[in-house]
Amino acid sequence: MSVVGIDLGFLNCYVAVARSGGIETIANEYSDRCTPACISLGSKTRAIGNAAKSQIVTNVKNTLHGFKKMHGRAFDDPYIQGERVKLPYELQKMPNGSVGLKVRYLDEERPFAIEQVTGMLLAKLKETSESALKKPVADCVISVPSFFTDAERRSVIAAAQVAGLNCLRLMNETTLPLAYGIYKQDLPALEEKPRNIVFVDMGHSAYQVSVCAFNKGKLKILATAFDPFLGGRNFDEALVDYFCGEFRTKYKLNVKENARALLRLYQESEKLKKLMSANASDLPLNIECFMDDLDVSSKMNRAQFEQLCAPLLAKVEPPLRTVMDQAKLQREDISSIEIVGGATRIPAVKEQITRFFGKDISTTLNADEAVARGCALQCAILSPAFKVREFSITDVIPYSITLRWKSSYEEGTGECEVFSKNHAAPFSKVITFHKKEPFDLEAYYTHPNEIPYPEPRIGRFAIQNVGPQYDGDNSKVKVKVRVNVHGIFSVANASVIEKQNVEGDHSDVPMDTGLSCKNQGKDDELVRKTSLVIYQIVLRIIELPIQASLYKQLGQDLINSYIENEGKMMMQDKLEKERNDAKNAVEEYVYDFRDKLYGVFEKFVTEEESSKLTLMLEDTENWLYEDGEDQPKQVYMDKLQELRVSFFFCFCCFFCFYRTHIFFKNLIIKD
Ligand code: ATP
Ligand code: K
Ligand code: MG
Repeated sequence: MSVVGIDLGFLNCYVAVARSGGIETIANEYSDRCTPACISLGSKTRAIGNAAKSQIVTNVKNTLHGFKKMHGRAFDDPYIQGERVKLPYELQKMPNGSVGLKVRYLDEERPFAIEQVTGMLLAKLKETSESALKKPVADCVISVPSFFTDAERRSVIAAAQVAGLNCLRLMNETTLPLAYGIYKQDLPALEEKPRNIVFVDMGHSAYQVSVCAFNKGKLKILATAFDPFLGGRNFDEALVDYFCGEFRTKYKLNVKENARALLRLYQESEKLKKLMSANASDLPLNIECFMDDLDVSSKMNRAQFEQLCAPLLAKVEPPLRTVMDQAKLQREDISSIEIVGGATRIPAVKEQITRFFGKDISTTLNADEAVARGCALQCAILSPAFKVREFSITDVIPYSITLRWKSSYEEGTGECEVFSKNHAAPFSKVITFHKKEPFDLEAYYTHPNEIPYPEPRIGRFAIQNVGPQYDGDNSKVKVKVRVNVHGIFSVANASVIEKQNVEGDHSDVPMDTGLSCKNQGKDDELVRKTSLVIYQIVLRIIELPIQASLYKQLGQDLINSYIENEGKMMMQDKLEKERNDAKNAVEEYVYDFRDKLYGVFEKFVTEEESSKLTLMLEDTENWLYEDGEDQPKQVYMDKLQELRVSFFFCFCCFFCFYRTHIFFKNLIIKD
């Protein structure tokens, strides 16, 4: 069983795997290492990845893309509403208030939940890995933006479940330094001053920065910063807006009213943007039959582009400043700056970074594959099957988290920040409460303005079965809170220590309750009050049930129905593929037969037979384009059988003739 690392990009996805030879990025059936995050739904089947991307402008309303940041969001979320007006496909409100992506599939209008959509994409990546590795893949590590909140993270994990994948870890995209550090031989020793490196990733939808301290065998993220709304797509948008304006005056076209034309303009603008990264001179933009049968053309050069994008370029520096402030480092403390992500190829973006640090930037890492490779390394570390050299990774919590508890008559309302921003992660803490009754803990992000998400609530955790001690005293409830490997907060467990007074002499005191070791420290589990005979003894630790209701958590029933549905769609795709293959087989047979009929068989088949067969082949061919265009698999298989019989007849003629020929030849030689 292999474990794969998946970079789930907004535009481009990559899969990498750790093999004995090192890390390998896997290519798909088009020999492409990049699989577009794109799904096209049709009346018979789904296309996912490259095949879907080529349908963006032909199947406009049913081709889904740009959905990565819809995870964990409500339909009414301002981000979703902002995207909705720009997307060529429709969004709708699902019964649970979340966002649904509406398409026509199997001749029926239907919404898909974001977990289903990403599930389809992940299932495709799973299939790609399985066919490359020639073995089943179930476990994976998936990258998510470091700014994702819990609801978004849980939604991605659910999508993995839909795809039949078990996500061992959600890895922050800013943890890609792993791909950098693990093979570096010259890192400072543990006791030496660490080497600090800044990592910058600007993809299609987001911009993320991290500062990382390296020593031999370990990396510690010191701080992260981000602009979740700055990426390559914003530069494309700037170009599109510009050309829309120009085409309005020049050609009197309202491009934004025509979804297909707008999509083509996006595609051409992106191409132009990439060309401008390599070339500073005037470059043309030509689109034939753009709208109203009109060809349009324009041009742009790099200087113009930079001027157009000045407001975007001004957004490059602030996260760099923030990350350095948070890490409390000066520019001279930074050894190097590593950049990845497609949009860092824009020269002006690079210049902004260089100018800020006063230092050249390095491109040690593969700009497109580094995130997937980092994930694959994480897989290898997690997997017992691999002997990856010991490497410890400490990530950070991007937003501080506070716990609030409901009033009880002794304490009133309480609140405490359990994790501060940039606290090491994963991490667990134990908090002690003194309570006589069940109580509620509510977790939320401390500073709602810090999160790029409209809801600061994380979840509510009801700690149940709490009662007073036998003597009416408060019970001591220990609650373990955790930010786990996925970067998700939870109240992991709660327990109460039940005490009881026992009278007797020293020999009655059970010294080894097995509990004192679990509860070392300040707690006085065993109190010897006097030399007289009252002992307060820890009897046992009782685990308390916790009822968690997490913000925007999908119920397992719903996830299960998505899993079932994905299975059905896969089956439908498989049957449709088999049907198509059967049809193609008929077509190929016709061509092949005709070739032979006018080739090797020509001399052996009578003219009459030959014209009969030619007619039959022609008929079959016409049939394939008419009545036979859309038939069940069996019909094609029967047709193929029919052709085979005729072919066999020809072959017999050929064979008989040949045998006779040899017979006569032998006679002649004998004579
Ligand atoms: P995200 O990280 O936001 O989820 P992603 O990982 O899918 O997105 P990348 O593949 O890193 O994104 O980058 C894609 C972006 O990089 C696109 O906007 C693309 O146009 C841009 N890009 C790629 N090559 C170049 C280039 N040579 N010049 C300018 N931009 C480029
Ligand atoms: K990517
Ligand atoms: Mg990316």
